[in-house]
Amino acid sequence: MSDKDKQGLIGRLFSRKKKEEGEKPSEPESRDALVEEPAGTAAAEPEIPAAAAERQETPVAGEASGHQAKEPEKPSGDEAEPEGRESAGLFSRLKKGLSKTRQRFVGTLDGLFYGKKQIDEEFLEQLEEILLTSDLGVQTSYRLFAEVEEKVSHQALEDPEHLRSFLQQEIQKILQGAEQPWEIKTKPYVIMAVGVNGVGKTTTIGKLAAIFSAQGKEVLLGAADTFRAAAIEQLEIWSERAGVPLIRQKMGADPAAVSFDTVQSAVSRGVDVAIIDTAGRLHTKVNLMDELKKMKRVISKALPGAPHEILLVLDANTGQNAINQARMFHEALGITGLVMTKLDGTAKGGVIVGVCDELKLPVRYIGIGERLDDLRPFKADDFVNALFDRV
Ligand SMILES: Nc1nc2c(ncn2[C@@H]2O[C@H](COP(=O)(O)OP(=O)(O)O)[C@@H](O)[C@H]2O)c(=O)[nH]1
Ligand SMILES: [Mg+2]
Repeated sequence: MSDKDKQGLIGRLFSRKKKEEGEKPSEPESRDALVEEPAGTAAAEPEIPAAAAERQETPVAGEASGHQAKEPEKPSGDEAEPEGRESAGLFSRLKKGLSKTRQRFVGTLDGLFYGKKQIDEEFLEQLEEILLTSDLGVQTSYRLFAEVEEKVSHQALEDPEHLRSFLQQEIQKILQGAEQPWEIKTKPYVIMAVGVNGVGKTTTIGKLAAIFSAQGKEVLLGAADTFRAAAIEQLEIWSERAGVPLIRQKMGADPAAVSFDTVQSAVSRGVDVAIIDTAGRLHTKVNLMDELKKMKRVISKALPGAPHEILLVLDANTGQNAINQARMFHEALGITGLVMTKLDGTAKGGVIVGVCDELKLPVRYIGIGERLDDLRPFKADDFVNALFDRV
């Protein structure tokens, strides 16, 4: 591909990106408003809260008093797949969840391939356009297209069917790199969940608490999103549902102090896993990213080596913006794992490929719906098969 062609490709990418941004702002201003630093959260290193006077500890399930918080969606165990058909059922649910992304990307590819017997220049132009509009991200789309062009020019790819399986394999390779075992070896294993507002952090933490509990692990949650009372209550409901204790302070408390408390308590109780919720924030807000850095430092003071996992939650609906979010959170904090939520109901799920290709971080779980069992361990082969399935 000549430099001129390359520029044409990138130019088209950017004009498409601009068009999309005009259609749907991926980071509404209101998000920003929701994540202003609470008054009293000093920039200075917090004093390590020895007694944590404000601490209110929510006892294990059932003992907490009633509150007004909105019920999180019910994990519907009643809809569980019958034994034996479980894996087929899980796969069809994954396929259903990914249906919009499949239609937009693979469906469009198949539309191009239909009835075509050979790869010519017009075909390649259309393929280029499809790759660029698939949310795979600038770098990844460009790289995949360049590889296709290279192979076509050497007669290594001769018909559209062959090309389809080549693309499937390349995407599979990228995603396989992101499927790594999540080893929870240290005790307590401390997880700090971060991300933009509304991406699904609290919900994911609640579901993870239930998953770890079901594996026989003792879990403790820390409500370090102290910006809104509702955020603490939402996590409290999840803690009750999962039957795990919660460390909380008052709304507006220093999130670093809540984090310290949570880790200290996790150590003294001897739990297996502590998961700390944080307030959503835009990756572009330096002061809010600094607040997370402070939390990270304070956690490591409470327990050297912690946090063991800094889990970035990304919402697939944000499309290519998820790649920017991942890059900036990673630069600021050193992300160790990803969760991609809301792959159901969006056509932009192809972004997971771009995120994995550019960030080379493990994807721990994916969210394909609001049910508890819709938070799935990430399996690259299943994902690609569900995406490229023809039916
Ligand atoms: N459809 C769908 N909704 C999800 C998924 N994950 C989270 N949500 C919803 O996203 C909304 C925001 O989630 P929340 O956990 O409060 O986001 P937070 O601000 O990052 O803590 C809630 O209504 C969740 O039920 C998912 O995988 N699929
Ligand atoms: Mg939250």
